[in-house]
Amino acid sequence: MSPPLSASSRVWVAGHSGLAGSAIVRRLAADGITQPLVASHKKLDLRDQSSTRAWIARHRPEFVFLAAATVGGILDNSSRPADFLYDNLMIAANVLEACATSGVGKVLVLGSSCIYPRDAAQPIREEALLTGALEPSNEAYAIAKIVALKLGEAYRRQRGMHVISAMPSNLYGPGDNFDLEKSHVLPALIRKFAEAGPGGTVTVWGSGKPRREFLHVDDLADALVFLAKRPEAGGMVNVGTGTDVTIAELAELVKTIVAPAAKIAWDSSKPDGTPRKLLDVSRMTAMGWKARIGLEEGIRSTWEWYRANPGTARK
Ligand code: GFB
Repeated sequence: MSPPLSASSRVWVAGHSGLAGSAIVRRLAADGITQPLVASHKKLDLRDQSSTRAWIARHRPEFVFLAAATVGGILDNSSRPADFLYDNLMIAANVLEACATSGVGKVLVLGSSCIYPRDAAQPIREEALLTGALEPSNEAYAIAKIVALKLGEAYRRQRGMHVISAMPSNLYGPGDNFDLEKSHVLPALIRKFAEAGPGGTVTVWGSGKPRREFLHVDDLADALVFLAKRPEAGGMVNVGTGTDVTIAELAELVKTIVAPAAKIAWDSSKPDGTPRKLLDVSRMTAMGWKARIGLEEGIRSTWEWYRANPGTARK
């Protein structure tokens, strides 16, 4: 069993500049881990096995947060299945194999709630994995994340490596991707309402009926560090808030915060995706962790971040 995470631990945040990775870096800093190991995309391509192996062998982290991934919203997922499957498979395989070879103590792998069957009973328990067909719009990404989870279990069983796979619900927060073609719904709506302004009309995709559970990325980072500190934590665990809203309710909430006088129009030619993916979070609750950032508060702070970071946010 690996020692728990502490201020003197040697920690690598893979994917440190992304939405989840940058939140993990912020959360670690609060625990005195102010200079975790990081590597930019340019310096290290995690899809490349030999450079990933060499980097990990050279830096010898004790803890690895695997938050590097090719991610995107419903449209980006459906239009680039090869990128989503290949990139995420290679990243997970290369990092886990290199961690096992170099004797890394503990690896926290970030998954996604889309790994569960499209028609899973709600709220979704971890046991629902591989009990039914996946949602087609993000099947490629989901399969890569299922392989990552299964690889983690296999390395744990065969090589004794300590791997925790966390399955978060839909993430959002500062540092999100606001590109309208690639982003997830929440940042897309913030940008659309901001650009529509008072009296303008915002086009929202689909029927508005799908339900989504939104987890602020700072809550996710808190959960991951919580898990890293517990020597007994292992295997697979859902991380969410335990509550969800319809896309129509989300659109109304973002409208109220960003542009109350704007109007909403629906584009039913765009896909709804999975009808619902509310996670059962009882494993995390039983361990003593729960999400703290409410949806309205989280949207307000993300909106503030968007306004304060025009160059970064509006790519
Ligand atoms: O967030 P989102 O792109 O991804 O879409 P998923 C959620 C819902 O919001 C869908 C609707 O029903 C969309 O049709 N929606 C409405 C919009 N307006 C918009 C808009 O302007 N932009 C976007 N993007 N959606 C993702 C997966 O699925 O969930 C990933 O594609 C990942 O693999 C992620 O797992 C967590 O929630 O449908």
